[in-house]
Amino acid sequence: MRPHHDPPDPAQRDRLLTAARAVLDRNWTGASTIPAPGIYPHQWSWDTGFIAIGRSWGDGRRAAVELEHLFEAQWANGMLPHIRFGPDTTNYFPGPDFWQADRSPAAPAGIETSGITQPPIHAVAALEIHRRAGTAAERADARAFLERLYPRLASMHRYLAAARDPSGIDLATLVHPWESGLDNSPAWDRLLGDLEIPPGALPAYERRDLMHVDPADRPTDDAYDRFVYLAATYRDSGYDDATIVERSPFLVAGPLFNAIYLWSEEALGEIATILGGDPAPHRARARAIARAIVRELWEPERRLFLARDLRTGRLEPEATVISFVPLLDAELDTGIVDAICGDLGSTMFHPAAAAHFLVPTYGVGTPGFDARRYWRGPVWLNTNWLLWRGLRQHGRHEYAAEILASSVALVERAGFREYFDPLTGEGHGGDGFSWTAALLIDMLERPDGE
Ligand code: 2M8
Repeated sequence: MRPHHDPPDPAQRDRLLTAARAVLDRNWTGASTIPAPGIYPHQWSWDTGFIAIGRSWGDGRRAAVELEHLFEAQWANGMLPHIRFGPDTTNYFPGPDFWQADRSPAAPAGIETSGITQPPIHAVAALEIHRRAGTAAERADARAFLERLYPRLASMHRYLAAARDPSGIDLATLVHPWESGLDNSPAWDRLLGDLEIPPGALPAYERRDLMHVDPADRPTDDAYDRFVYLAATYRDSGYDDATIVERSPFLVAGPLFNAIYLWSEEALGEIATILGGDPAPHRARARAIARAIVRELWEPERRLFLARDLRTGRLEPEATVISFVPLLDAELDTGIVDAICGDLGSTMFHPAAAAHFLVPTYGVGTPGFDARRYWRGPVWLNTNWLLWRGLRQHGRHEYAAEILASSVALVERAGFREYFDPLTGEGHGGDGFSWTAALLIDMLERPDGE
C-alpha cells in the first residue's frame, strides 16, 4: 500500500493537541460536553464515551463527571438513552416534547431524555479513565468512580442482553437507525425503503438540523420521515420492549453496535477485576457475543460482515464501514482479519484519486455514494478511530498509520468538522465537533505499543 499522507511531526502534534483541547473546552457546559454548537446542543450517549476517552489524557476529572452525568439519565430498566437533554428543550428536534419519555415507568423523574439507546462504548471509556490516573490521589478517585459506575454499566449490558435479544442469539438488536449511531447509512436503505408509513401515521414535525447545516450534508426529508415514524411508533408503545420487538418493522443486529458491545463487555471484566470482583461472567458474555458476530453476521461468500434483519432473517446487502468494526475483537480469526484488511486495502479506496482520504463510510464509486451527505460516504473520525484501535490490536500497524495520517491531514485541512469529503478533504456538518477533537487526542497521545 502506498502512503498517502505524512505522519504528524512533533510540533504539529503539539499544535493539534492544543487546538483539540480548546474545542472540548468550548463545548463544555459545566457537567458535560455538547457534540457541537448549534446543531447538537445536548448530551449524546456515544459521543460522551468518545469525548471521555479523549479527555482521559490529562482531564480525567471532567471525563468522569460527564460519564456520571449521562448515567444519571439511565432508565430503571438499564436502558441508557441516546440523549440527555439540557435546560433549553426547544432548540433540537426531536426534543422531550416529542419523546415523552414519561410514557415509560422506567424513565427517570426530573431528567429529560430520549427513549432509544446508542452503541455502548462507555465501559471502555470508564476503563481508560482509570488507566490514565497517575498520582495516588487520581488513582483513588478513579477507583471510587469505577465503583459508582460499574453497577450502572453492568445494568445497561444486562438490558441489552435481556430486552434487546429477542431471538436469543447473543446479539443486541437495534430498533431504530438512530440507535446505530450511523443513522443515514446505506446499510439501512433496503429496510427503510421497504417501510410503509400508513396514511396519517406520521406526526407533523419541523426539522431543526437544516437551520444549522447545508441540506446537502444531511439526510433527505424522505429519510427523516422514516426516522420520525419509527420513533413515534416506539413511543406510542409506551417504550415497551416486548411490544416493539414484536411489532417494529426495523429490528436489526449490526456488526458495529455488537463489536462495541463485546469490546465493552471485555472492559467490564477488567473493571470487575480492578474492583476485586469476578471477571469470568463478563468474559464469557464477551466470547458469546464474539462467536455470535461471526456466526450471524459473517457472509462467507462475500467474506464480509453485514447487518442481519431479524424480522426476515436475511442479511442486509450493503457493505459499509460497519463491516470492518469487528476488528475490535482481539481474538478475531486471522483469516477474517486478513479479509477485512484486504477490503480496506482495495474496495474502500478510490483507485483513481491520487490523494484521497481514509476511511470513507461507503465505497467511493459505489452507486449511492455521496461524498458529503451524512454517513453515506464521508470520512468520520470515530469510525476511523474504531478501525485504528482494531488494526493496532491485530498488529496491522501499516494500515493503522495510514488512517492516523489521513485523520491528521483532514483536520489540518478543514478543522474539527463533523465529517469530511474523502475526495477533496473538505469539511461538512457541524463545526467544532467534539468527538473529532477527542479521538484525535487519543490517536496522538496513545503510545505505539499500547
Ligand atoms: C447524529 O445523530 C443525531 C440523532 O441522534 C442527529 O442527526 O440529530 C449521529 O451522527 C449520531 O451518531 C451522533 O451521536 C449525534 C450527535 O453527534 O449526531
